Amino acid sequence: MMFEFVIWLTLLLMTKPSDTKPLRSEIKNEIHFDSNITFEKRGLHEEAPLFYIEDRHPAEFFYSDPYYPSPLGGRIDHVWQKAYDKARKIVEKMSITEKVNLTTGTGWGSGPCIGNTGGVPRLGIPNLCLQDGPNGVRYTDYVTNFPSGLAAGTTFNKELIHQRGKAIGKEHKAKGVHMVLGPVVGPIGLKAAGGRNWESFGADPYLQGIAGAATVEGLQQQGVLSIVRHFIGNEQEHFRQVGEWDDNGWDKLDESISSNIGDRAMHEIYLWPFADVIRSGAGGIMCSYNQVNNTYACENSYLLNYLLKEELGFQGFVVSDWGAQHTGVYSSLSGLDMTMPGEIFDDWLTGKSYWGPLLTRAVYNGTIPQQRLNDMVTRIIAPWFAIETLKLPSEDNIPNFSSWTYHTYSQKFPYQHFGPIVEQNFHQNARSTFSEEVALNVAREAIVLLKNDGHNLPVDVGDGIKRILIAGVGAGPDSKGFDCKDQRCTDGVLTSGWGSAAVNNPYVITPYEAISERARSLGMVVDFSNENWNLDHVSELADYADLSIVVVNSDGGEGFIEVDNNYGDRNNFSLWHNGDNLIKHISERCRKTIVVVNAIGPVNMEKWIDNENVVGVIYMPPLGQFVGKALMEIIFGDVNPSGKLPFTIAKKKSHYVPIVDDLSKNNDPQDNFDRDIYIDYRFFDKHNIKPRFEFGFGLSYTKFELSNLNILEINSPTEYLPYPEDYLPIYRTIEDDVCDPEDALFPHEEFDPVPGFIYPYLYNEDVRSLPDEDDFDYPKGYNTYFKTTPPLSGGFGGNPALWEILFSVKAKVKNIGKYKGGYVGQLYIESPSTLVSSPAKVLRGFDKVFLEPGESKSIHFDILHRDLSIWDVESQQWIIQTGTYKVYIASSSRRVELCGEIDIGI
Ligand SMILES: *C1O[C@H](CO)[C@@H](O)[C@H](O)[C@H]1NC(C)=O
Ligand SMILES: *[C@@H]1O[C@H](CO)[C@@H](O)[C@H](O)[C@H]1NC(C)=O
Ligand SMILES: *[C@@H]1O[C@H](CO)[C@@H](O)[C@H](O)[C@H]1NC(C)=O
Ligand SMILES: *[C@@H]1O[C@H](CO)[C@@H](O)[C@H](O)[C@H]1NC(C)=O
Ligand SMILES: *[C@@H]1O[C@H](CO)[C@@H](O)[C@H](O)[C@H]1NC(C)=O
Ligand SMILES: *[C@@H]1O[C@H](CO)[C@@H](O)[C@H](O)[C@H]1NC(C)=O
Repeated sequence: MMFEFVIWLTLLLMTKPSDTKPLRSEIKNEIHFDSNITFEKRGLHEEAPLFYIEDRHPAEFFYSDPYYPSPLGGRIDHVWQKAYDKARKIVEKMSITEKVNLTTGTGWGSGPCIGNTGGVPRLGIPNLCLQDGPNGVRYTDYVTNFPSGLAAGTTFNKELIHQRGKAIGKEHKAKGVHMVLGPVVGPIGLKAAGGRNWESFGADPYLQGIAGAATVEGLQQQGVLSIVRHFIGNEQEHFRQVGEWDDNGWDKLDESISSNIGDRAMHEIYLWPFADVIRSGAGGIMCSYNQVNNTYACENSYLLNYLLKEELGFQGFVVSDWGAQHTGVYSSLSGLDMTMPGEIFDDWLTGKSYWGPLLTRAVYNGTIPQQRLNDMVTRIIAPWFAIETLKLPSEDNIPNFSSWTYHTYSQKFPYQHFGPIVEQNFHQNARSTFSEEVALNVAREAIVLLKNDGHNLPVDVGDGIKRILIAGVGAGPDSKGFDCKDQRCTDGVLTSGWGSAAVNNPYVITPYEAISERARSLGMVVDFSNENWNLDHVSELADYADLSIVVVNSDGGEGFIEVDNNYGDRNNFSLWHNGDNLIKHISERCRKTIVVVNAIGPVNMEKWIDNENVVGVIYMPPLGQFVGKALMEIIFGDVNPSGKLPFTIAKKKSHYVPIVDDLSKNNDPQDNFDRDIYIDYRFFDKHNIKPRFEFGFGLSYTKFELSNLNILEINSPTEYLPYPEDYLPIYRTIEDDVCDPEDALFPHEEFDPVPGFIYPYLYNEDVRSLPDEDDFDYPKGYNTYFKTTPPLSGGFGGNPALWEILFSVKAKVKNIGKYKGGYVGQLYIESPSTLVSSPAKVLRGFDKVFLEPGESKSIHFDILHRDLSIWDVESQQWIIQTGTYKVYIASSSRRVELCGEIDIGI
């Protein structure tokens, strides 16, 4: 082991960045450009292809190097250092069983929340409550069903995304939740059919990062700790867990799917938004179900110990997705700090856990160092002292609802049918004017106008529209009601996708209700049909209508729910419920047909998009309870659409990355992420493929004009990052406990166990069988030498210099149309290809402004060191290449308005 230590030191010296002297840069503000350039850029030396396997198992190429020990928290940032000091003072008072209690969930259903840790009653620490989710409080009443994460991303409005985080945090707080399982910044959206893409913010790492960080800040400002999920590579639902489904031959599945990710894509795409949320102070990170490079994400030491805790400097705790833990000792040594819901996957109610009593045992028998357990617990407690707005929960600050029953009174453990009858649900109203305003504003700004030929929108009575038809199941309520469990009903208006991120609606305003009410007030006649199959039914109505509004949908969600053969992920990109034929049928009869697509992601529009009677097309991501009201306001022009597509709508399914459905020979499906860094628009640009609608696209009722590009150098770029400060010293070390196993025995005299509940205690036979010597088979590469600061670490999210502002960019935007409206300025950068080839452009800024007709405002962007960097796999660091950087101010990823250039170091 000493030998390894020496190698490490040598490596450290070798990789120490050498050249951090400022590079000269020259700025040009007005450059001629092709407004829709797309070309494949080539570097001097092409990268080796990622894999290339034929006949060999991908695990031979995709494996993770070991990295041990798990870094100690509290060595970055003085504020966190103080917080760790306070946390350690508490932890050193705890017994081993008390510590284990905080790391292990008490079991599925064993407490009011989706996840509940054990408590430390002696020190006044209650069972900590972890609750879904990212779009509002799950499994309770009197809460708001907020627009989805995807809707938030579609607004491209940073301040509004932040407000949404605050509003969601406030409602969790009102219900007594301690930690929110959100936001979601993975899936990143590699696969357009991915079932959970609607939970996160859109198919671009920069967008995910900005939106994720703003959400974390909003949530934590309201006093709830944010747990960001899913770390990492959880890009599809199929095969995420062994035993989830027996259909389709999936009972043969031996291991969860392995997301095989190259190092550059890992840094430039998948880790990118996690760096942002860590920088904004997120207290927790949830590791995902899938494997990464053939090791489970929750026990991959390279991922958790190295990338997350060392490189990104994460000081909070890592919690498993529900049942994503697969080993006890290994997962702890690899950096997992908390397991949820406590049991082994799908073995709910058995009390069987990898941790709980087994963790206690592994500490008593010396296999897991006490220092590791102490660090796990300290990481769970420290964020409550580090973030000003958080406060370690106390016993008078506990949830006042139950996720397991909606009755006011029920047994204490309704899921177990156990315990006395107690008051479970206090029906606390968590909603407020603030929540409702935010939810409605996000819904309004998340609507994207894709087509408006002939300017039939907004609808104006003056245009002779006297009779309208509202058609499609998507326009009205589902016949089974609004709140089927986890929003799995799809035969009606969609307020969200399905799964753990779904929230009960306190009420829903459907498109039919809102549009009908408005149209009536304008003296119109309103016809309605929700018959999607027997199309004759709508023939006459469409004939009579001056304007038809057809609401169609496409749904998906989390992998534990199957709807119409869609196991979470979508099987196809066509519309559900015969939507394409419905549109065709109506548009053949009605010359002004508006199609409204309510979907969790892109759909194929080719069958009808060019039809000249389809005069208008609107896309809505899941918008929550106000979906109909927001749509009505857009259609009638109360609100000017300002949403932008957070993904590319392709013409062909083959342009998207398919869901892996092949079990593989060994029943361990392998998902090689061979799009590398070219996800979404980067791929279409690289191969010069014309999409139907590009990333960032969205029309307005008004027109904007851009001018006055002005790029300013704030700090000189450097090729390499400066060496970071050393890790801070640890002032308070926790002594090892004396460790008398008798102390950990089940205190039978104190209480009777709840069936299936996970306790931290040992039984007599455990104590007798504790071995004397250490004969544990440690994982390969295991050691206990703590490292000095790696060259690219040293701050939250990585080397602090990555966040240094190098250039600031300004431009002027003027509303030259007749309506007031919002404009999203998008900044894309094209890097030189001096060392490696890069995408034709990547999003590196967005700024949304609202303008009255004739009004001008300035839009503003900061270009950070990281925004110009590429991840160099060989030297394992971020590098700013010398060469020419193009700076595009654009209205979409393919509509460039202004172009400047920065020459760096040439
Ligand atoms: C953009 O490209 C398309 C086809 O590739 C071309 O028809 C169009 O004229 C181009 N637009 C501009 C402004 O160059
Ligand atoms: C996964 O394997 C690839 C290919 O060997 C490597 O570049 C990458 O760093 C590995 N990632 C992890 C997390 O182990
Ligand atoms: C562990 O948590 C359980 C559940 O909250 C509690 O009953 C028990 O007393 C706790 N044990 C210790 C040692 O604090
Ligand atoms: C619900 O819990 C919150 C937070 O603990 C508290 O502020 C509120 O008063 C409680 N309400 C009821 C009705 O118990
Ligand atoms: C210590 O206990 C853990 C948990 O039961 C077990 O996995 C491990 O093998 C034990 N170590 C030894 C040396 O027996
Ligand atoms: C696509 O999936 C939906 C939902 O399962 C289904 O209704 C539709 O028929 C499918 N379309 C095609 C072309 O298979």
